[in-house]
Amino acid sequence: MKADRSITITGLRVRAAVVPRPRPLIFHTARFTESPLVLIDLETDAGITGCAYLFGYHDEAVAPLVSFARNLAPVVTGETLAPAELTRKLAARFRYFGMQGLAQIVASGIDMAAWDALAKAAGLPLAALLGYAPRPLPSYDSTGLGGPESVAGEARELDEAGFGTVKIKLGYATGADDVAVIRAIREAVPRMALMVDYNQRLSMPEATARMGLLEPEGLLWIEEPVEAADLEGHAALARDFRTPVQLGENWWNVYDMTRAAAARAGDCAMLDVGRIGGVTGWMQCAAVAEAYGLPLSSHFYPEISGQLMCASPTAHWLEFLEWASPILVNPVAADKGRVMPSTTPGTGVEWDETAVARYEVTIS
Ligand code: SMN
Ligand code: MG
Repeated sequence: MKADRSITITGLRVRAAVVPRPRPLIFHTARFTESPLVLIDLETDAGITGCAYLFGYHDEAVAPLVSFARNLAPVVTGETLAPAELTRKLAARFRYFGMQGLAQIVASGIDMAAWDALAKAAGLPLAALLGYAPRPLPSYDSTGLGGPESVAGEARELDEAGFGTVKIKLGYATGADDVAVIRAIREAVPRMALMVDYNQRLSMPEATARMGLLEPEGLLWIEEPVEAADLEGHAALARDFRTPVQLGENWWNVYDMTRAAAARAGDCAMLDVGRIGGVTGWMQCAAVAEAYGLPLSSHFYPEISGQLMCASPTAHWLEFLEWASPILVNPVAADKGRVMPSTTPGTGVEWDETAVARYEVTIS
């Protein structure tokens, strides 16, 4: 570290790993049986390495993500470890390319790794570096789209694991099928609190009909009932029904969030730190959530999201999922449904290199 205490980035290492999942997540259009991850290591002249991972969703997305990130090594090498400034430089660089999609996902990953390195250099957990103390957070786990018996069985397992709240996928053939799944869970685990997620599956008429059917069910929220970009549709549903409307995992930046908040598109909001611009983008959005009084939840990345939820004034629910756990030294853990973020320096992401070697895939 130099006299001015600045730290310089000296390298960027990017790997890919396909990690087994504890249980497959069945979707309308996808069946996630394993997790394709992109691992980012940002090296510095302080001997500190910032670590972060990105979820690739699909195998075919991993190679482009890895290649794009690797191509940024000469861009970030030599830069001062100033994460917010670095992210703005990347945004300026890709202004014409467009800071959505691959560019924004990779920039978000580099941002996460840079903040991890800065927090490690400060000897603080990220939440503390941001001015907050790590604290236990309410969290929920999720089930798939496997039908009443399968989902009720998953709910029983999650109840036995200590979760009092579960998010279930809906969007079956009919609204009655949706209600049947909820009733099956209620019968299996009466005390379980529920939120549901349609993943943008419904038309407006169908969403109106189904939200009417679900109104008596006392759901914590109904997530992305229609196309994520349909802010007017979300706002109409939020206005017309008591059950809170949730959206946000598909926002790319604070501008998307502000437009949605101004349109009152949701009663609450959720952020994907691997899409919204990393820690830098998240903190911008946390301020907007406070200004609009929106309860703020996380999407994916429970390790770093736990740190960020502690630093979000309107923190709501942490999405618990163990997709990266097999390759982490300290996998995220829930105790009676509450997650205590890591209190070691950084974001809590530390590779189990033996496990990484087992699941790593070569991207040339
Ligand atoms: C979701 C999206 C993509 C993959 C898995 C799960 C879901 C969520 O929308 O909210 O977690
Ligand atoms: Mg969702």
